[in-house]
Amino acid sequence: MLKSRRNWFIAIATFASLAAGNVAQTNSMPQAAPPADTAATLVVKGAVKQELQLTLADLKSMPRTKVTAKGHDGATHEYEGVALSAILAKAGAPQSGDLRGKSMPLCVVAEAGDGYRAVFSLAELDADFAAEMVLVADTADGKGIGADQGPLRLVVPGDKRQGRWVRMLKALSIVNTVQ
Ligand SMILES: Nc1nc2c(c(=O)[nH]1)N[C@H]1C(S)=C(S)[C@@H](COP(=O)(O)O)O[C@H]1N2
Ligand SMILES: [Mo]
Repeated sequence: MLKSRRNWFIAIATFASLAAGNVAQTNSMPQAAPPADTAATLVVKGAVKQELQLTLADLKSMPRTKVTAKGHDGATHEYEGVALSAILAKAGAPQSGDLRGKSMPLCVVAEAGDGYRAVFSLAELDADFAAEMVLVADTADGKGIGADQGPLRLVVPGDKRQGRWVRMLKALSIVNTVQ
């Protein structure tokens, strides 16, 4: 509802500035987008020795794991990528014998592009503890994962529900829950 002349003016001015913005954008020099596999897609940060910025190419060069799991659609899919535990190890997060005492309350917060979050404890992921397989998947059924779900998503075959299958994964934040 545009009740006054002033509102009409604001509406027209907004439209005009949007249109001008579009023109400016089309006239500007084309910006070469970085190739998808060399742009940093996953940040590993927080309570680790070595913060990481991994590209899709970095993930392709790490030890690869395949898992077959039933997705939220009820169908079985084959996912491929890098084990979350391997990424944590690369960042120098404590593992096996070092996972004791003050490192026991460490968690990893998986953060998505839409603000979604899910948490895993380091111990549940560690080979010497629960050894829960959590995969940072970059392919599903042999194909790259589309922007609506990827390019990275977590796959957690041991969970009965898919609430921790974080889509559009962008960061792993290692947090000490004891402040
Ligand atoms: N980024 C992001 N990931 C998410 C969610 C979300 O809202 N945002 N929902 C979760 C929930 S509750 C479920 S059940 C599954 C759904 O998986 P699907 O996207 O394959 O259907 O995604 C999980 N991952
Ligand atoms: Mo869900």
